[in-house]
Amino acid sequence: MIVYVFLLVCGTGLTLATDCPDGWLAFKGSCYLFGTNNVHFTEAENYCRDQHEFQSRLVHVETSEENMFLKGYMGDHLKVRDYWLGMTDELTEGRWKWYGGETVGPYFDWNPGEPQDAHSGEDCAIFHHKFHFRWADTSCTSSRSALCELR
Ligand SMILES: [Ca+2]
Ligand SMILES: [Ca+2]
Repeated sequence: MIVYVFLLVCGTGLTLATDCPDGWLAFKGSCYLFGTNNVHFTEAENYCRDQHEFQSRLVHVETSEENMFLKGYMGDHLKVRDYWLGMTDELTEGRWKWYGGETVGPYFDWNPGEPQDAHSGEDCAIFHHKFHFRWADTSCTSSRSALCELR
């Protein structure tokens, strides 16, 4: 009986861990929320941090599976917006880091020719709808949509 109750509790915990709040998409242990306003990079990061008791961040894409899932969803449902990734090379040009965190990699999905740090500098990264949502660097003060991840 004790073993049975223990298993029941553990089973419930596992179920909750893969559930997502209303309006969020679930994939492999993470939950994703697509913002509907175009804002600067830091505004998007702050928007994500304000979600779900301050536990979410702009998305960290670490595997091709995660990237393909998100690009597939954007291509099917969100064709005309660009979405921020939670990484920047503002500290050292060409060295991409998660915002406030460690170095990104080895997985990237830059569109050919990106990142090129064009114009007066491009230190933030987006899923670019014109590149079928492959990644591009862009100005951190351009206006794009947030893509938040909770894990
Ligand atoms: Ca740059
Ligand atoms: Ca660029």
